[in-house]
Amino acid sequence: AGLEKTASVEPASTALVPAPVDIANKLRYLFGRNGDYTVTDAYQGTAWSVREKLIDSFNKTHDHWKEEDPKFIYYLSAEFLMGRSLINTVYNLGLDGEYAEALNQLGYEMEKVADAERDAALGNGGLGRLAACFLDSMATLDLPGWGYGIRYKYGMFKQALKNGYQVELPDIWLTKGNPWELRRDDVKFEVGFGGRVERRKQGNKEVTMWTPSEKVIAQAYDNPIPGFNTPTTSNLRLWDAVPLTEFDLSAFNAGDYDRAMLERERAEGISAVLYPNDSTPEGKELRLKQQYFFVSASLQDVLSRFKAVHGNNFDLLPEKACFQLNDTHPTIAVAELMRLLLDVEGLDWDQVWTISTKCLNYTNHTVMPEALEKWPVKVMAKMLPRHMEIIEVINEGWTKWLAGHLKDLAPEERAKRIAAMSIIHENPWNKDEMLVNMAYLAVVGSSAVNGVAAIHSNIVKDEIFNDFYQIFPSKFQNKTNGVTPRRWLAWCNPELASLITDTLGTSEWINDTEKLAGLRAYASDKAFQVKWAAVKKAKKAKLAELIKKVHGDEVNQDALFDIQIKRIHEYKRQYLNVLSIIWRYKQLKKMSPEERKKAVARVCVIGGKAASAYDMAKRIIRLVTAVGDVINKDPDTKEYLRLYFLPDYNVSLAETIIPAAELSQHISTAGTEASGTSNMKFQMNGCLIIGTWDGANIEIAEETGIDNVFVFGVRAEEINQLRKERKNFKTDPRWDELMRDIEGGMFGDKDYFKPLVDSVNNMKVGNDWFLLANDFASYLKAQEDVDACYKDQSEWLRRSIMYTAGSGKFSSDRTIREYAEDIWHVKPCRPTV
Ligand code: BZD
Repeated sequence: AGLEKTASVEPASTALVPAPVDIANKLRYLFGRNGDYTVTDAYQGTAWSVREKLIDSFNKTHDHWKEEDPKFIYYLSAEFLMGRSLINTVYNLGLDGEYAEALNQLGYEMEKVADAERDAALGNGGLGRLAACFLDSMATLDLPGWGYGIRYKYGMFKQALKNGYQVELPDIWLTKGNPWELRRDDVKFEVGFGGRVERRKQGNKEVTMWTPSEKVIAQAYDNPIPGFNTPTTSNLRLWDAVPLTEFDLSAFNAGDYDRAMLERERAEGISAVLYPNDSTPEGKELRLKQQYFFVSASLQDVLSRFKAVHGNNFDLLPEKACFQLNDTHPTIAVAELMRLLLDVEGLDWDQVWTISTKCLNYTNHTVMPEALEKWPVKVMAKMLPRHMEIIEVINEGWTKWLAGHLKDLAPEERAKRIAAMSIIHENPWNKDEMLVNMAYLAVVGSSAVNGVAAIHSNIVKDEIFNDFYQIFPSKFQNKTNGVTPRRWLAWCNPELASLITDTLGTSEWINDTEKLAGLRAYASDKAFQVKWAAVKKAKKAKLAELIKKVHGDEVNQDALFDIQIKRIHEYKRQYLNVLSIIWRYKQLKKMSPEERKKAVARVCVIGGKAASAYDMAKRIIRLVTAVGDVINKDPDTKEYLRLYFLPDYNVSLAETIIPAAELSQHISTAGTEASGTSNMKFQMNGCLIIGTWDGANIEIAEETGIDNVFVFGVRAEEINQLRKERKNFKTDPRWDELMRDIEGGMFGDKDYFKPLVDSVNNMKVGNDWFLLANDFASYLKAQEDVDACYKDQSEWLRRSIMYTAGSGKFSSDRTIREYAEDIWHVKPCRPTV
């Protein structure tokens, strides 16, 4: 008794304990280790020590934000592809010197220790990594903002190769604990599913009651996000699904242990695994459950903080909070925000609709029609009956408004237009099924809609959402993607970073990448080129080491390192790359040993995961490995050409590969890649690009100088016509020869490769949808240009420097500033040190 009060003890920051002692302390008291550390121990001790400084910074920032009460941006995303955190945290906080020194004292090297960390792979690819880069920039720019997502127990699968075929293994990333997260036992929300909706009279008001048949708890985990060169540390809040009760005690007492555990399993299933699909939507109920789960918890969380400060003054909400929907995955937020304000807070429909649309904005990441999410009304009505009602009312109001707005059209035309823009519509493949079009819901329910590169935003306006654009032209914007120059240049390529800093006489470019333009003055400077080349060489040696480790082969480090790393997809056309490699191989075979000596040697690397159910993509991987098996062993050519598939491409692997790359391939069919972001990372690291006139390639070429980029292929405007004409297209004889080679078994596995050949070579309408044959000849020509340029090393180096010098625009700091100014209207709020 008498001990319930909080004691008045002020905790002291561990910043006062010398880092080596602190690391040893962490190992002793958290892990029970006394000396004899492994590298993993060194990582754990360091990470748990750094964590405390991160939390100090996090607390200071949030105390300040609480006091200032600025407007917040909440980035809602089903994916955050964070990768590793140690290096990024230590460098962003400016603790690199201190911890490198501490580790040295303990007998370790920072880089090796950092390698012991597992990637947080809570995302598929570009979209998830973009969200991670955005968090880094938001914190660096002192913008009050959080990310909200799901704490998947299993992230993106690990890819292994078995006899050259992809196999998927679970990503068990949390077993050794996660020093970068804080469980918030006081932050939990209930999230319901199913059940029924009833209406009751309360006084003279009718209130709606949703009684879910199933409930789970969303448990918050905070992941502090350190900004660079600022005291700001923001937050990524991820939700874990846990059962309402530990287990069903009555079932347990009755001896029915299986049933006692059922609820736990059902709840935990929601946040158990990331869907590994990066293009076609996963129409599974569990996916919708995941989406609603994290959206509902996030909105409840934001509203509860808002209410704690502003009570029920919800008209103020748009001045205090806005939400960015990262693709359609969190679009159920439109209905959930309505529901919370209508049913829970008791506001009126019109007031709520105004508030909600002011708070929400939507980013589109894909032009492919099959990738736009649609949920069957039946599924939605069963899982989220109240939300389905709300969406129906939204759609009624919307179509009614449209009818008025389009009153000058002929009745037939008007009806057609309204049907085409209805949020709820028939499934074109199954007339008996009605669908909720999540993209239309997002467009109608948001203030701003944006694409992710100039060409893509035009396609968004002129094609996918053209009807909407005509009605609300000012709603549509472009926000060209960017990447964080911290992770993707400064931290992953410290050698190049030092050279840049020494040359420019300042490291300010890390916060202000436009300063990289100062390198243009040195592009033709021979002495500078020599230093530039030496850095690339050192990075190539690292990649060569990795290839040796994975494949057991030594590679020629003077060869041109030619890289294509990204998800495996037909539209990204890894297949076209392989065809050109086979062609190169055949040319080399025909040459005399003397002629070969004059050829440009290449080490080609391809990496990327195929969605587990994407059959054609898996065949492409097998083709890469099969071609590599033949080429890499051939004594005639192996000095001059290699092809390696590097398995398990992820953020960390990218950090090794990109700095070493000399040529990178971004060769999607024009008009299909919304933006691409690895192209920007390669550019920053002085890697030349061979690419189509697509996505951000176009803007990269503009910034780098178009003559410095190897551009080839048809343009987006031509695609529709060419697709219609494809069956009459006269293929190049070299193409025909390659098709015969693959079909004829030059790389074995004839039957397995047959569908691959057919997919691009059977002249039926719809085949070769991505027009590989059309671009084949101009691609080979561009590859010849690459060789010619590489032979002139001084010209090559000049271009390489021009790439880095021209990469200023592609910092995610620029992107985030644009979002903050044009869409979010959020201002920097920096804590005082
Ligand atoms: O988003 C990608 C686009 O393909 C890229 O062109 C673009 O640069 C990035 C960032 O804007 N899209 C994805 O990565 N999409 C997914 O990963 C995804 C995941 C789940 C469901 C659907 C798509």
